[in-house]
Amino acid sequence: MSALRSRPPPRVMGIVNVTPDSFSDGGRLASVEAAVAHGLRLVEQGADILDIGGESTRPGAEPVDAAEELARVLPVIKSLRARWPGPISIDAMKPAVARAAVAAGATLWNDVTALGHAPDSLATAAELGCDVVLMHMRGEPRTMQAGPRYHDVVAEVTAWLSARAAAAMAAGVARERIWLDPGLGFGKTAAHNLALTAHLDRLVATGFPVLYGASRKRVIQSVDPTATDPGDRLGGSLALALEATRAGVSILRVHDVRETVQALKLQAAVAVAARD
Ligand code: HH2
Repeated sequence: MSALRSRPPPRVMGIVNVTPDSFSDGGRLASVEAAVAHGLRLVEQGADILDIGGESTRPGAEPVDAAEELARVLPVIKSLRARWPGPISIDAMKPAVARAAVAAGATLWNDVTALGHAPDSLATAAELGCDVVLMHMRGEPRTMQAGPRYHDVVAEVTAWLSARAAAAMAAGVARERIWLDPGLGFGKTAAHNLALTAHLDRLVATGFPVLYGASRKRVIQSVDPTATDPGDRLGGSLALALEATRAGVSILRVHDVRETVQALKLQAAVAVAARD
């Protein structure tokens, strides 16, 4: 309990997906408006950061071209930027998308390829000077769940992310801009995801802020087989968020902001009561 008391609570990153299947079948404008309204609702519910994504990275997802991705995310970022002063993250792997998103007001590049997608990813991050999330993924979304194997998943993910952070710094990204993420569900079995969660302290010990995203992921269904629908995974999402908080993560990437903020408040209140 003492560690929980001495640390600030993690910041909550609310997920705003602007993919055709995520919000609206009423056309582009309707889906922009729905995404902006959703983002503002998450802010009201206590989100500290909004993560805007225009390309699904779900297992099996097909890539989207940069023009289409930009057409999805830029109007949403611009509109949110005009209405809210807080940090806005672009969840994208293409440097051109990150560049345009930052020009439109994004302050953080959340890259599930840890700046490995394109030859100019590292240099672009250095030039933009924004915060950057380096996430671990084995393979690519289309194929990543085809029998992933590790000898020691915690050690391998930690070493890989440390090497990517070193590469980013060598390319000119400032140390204090770098966040690390174990990438739950990205080329990992349920057992790998649970091991990474159980040993998050090892990633926290690197000294970089750690982002953790387990919200509504399949690992929850692996433990509760009745939770086939992602909408039925709130209990598991909250349990994993609290475990990650106990381990010292700095950012939680979640769909259910209100419920996560409430769970964190209760966890903090119990930690205070434990002192009395
Ligand atoms: N998970 C998804 C997308 N982006 N970024 C980071 N840093 N960490 C994650 O764990 C992470 C991420 C999951 O992808 P998607 O299929 O788009 O679903 P959703 O965005 O609804 O979570």
